Amino acid sequence: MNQRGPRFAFHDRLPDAGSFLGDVLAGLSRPRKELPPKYFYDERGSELFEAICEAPEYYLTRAETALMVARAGEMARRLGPRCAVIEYGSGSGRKTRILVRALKPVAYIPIDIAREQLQATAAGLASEFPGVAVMAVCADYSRPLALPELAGSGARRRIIYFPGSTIGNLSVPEAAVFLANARRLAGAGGGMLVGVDLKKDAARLNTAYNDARGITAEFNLNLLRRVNRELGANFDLSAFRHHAFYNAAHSRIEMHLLSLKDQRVRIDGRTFHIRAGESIHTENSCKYSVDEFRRLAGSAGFEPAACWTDPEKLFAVHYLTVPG
Ligand code: AVI
Repeated sequence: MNQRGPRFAFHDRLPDAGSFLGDVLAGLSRPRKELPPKYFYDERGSELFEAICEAPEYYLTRAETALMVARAGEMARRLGPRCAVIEYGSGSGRKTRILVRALKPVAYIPIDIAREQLQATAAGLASEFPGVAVMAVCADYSRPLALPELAGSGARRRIIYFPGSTIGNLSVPEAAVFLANARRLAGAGGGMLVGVDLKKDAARLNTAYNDARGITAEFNLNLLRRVNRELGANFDLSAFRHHAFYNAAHSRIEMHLLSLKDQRVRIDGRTFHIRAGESIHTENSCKYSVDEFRRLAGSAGFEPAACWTDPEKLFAVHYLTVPG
């Protein structure tokens, strides 16, 4: 790699389409039909998600970005010099830029399933921060993966950055396993900076996932459009309605696609019967109080080292460390 110009490498480790088909068939075969939310993010899905982040009702991105702007200097001091930042799900990279500007890490390793967006974001970061070695990995970070070699980067510690409250899209037991894997990847002396949406009144949450312009509804339905296009299925999109609500018993927003009629869908030679009023569960978005999340991180072997929240207490960024 050229040491003076942008230092940029791209590693393609995306699983083949077979895992998408297998996950869709398995999800639709369950007594309560479901589809994994990681498949929302094809090119159109990534664009729709960016539009959600701009929607006035979706406070999460604005609250977290403002928190990063206000506290990135303090966060950088806590994390220390010569970090390698490993980001799960790089998205548009807006919050990352704020962190990288303050922290000046030696290396930045974004891992994302959305190939086009990852390429654009990582290349942009590499030219904006020529002092940072950028090694993008196109992969599904929910599965075990090998990282590019960091030995020559001069990094002193690995910091996993997981913004956006994407951890909320895992169930609580899944999040515990995920955090334990992240702790192993960060290694002794490493850490994790993770954005988590806070519990709040149900009305505010319901509004955030039911925006007036219907962008979230379109994002949800786009999953079926993707299954039709990539797996040759025949979902009739006009026969489904977006349904998102706060389930207080589980402290989570649930997103579903509600079938408006009795219908049969064919995928890869299999037929699935969906009754009128039956739904396909497409996403959970769990909400945690600061203490609940600290306990969860502690159960995964992290030490909760710091937590920053915005003045309205909408969102939290936790810094977790691995004992050295
Ligand atoms: C990516 N993730 C944190 C978003 C969320 O809020 O759970 C995805 C999303 N779903 C609907 N709106 C946004």
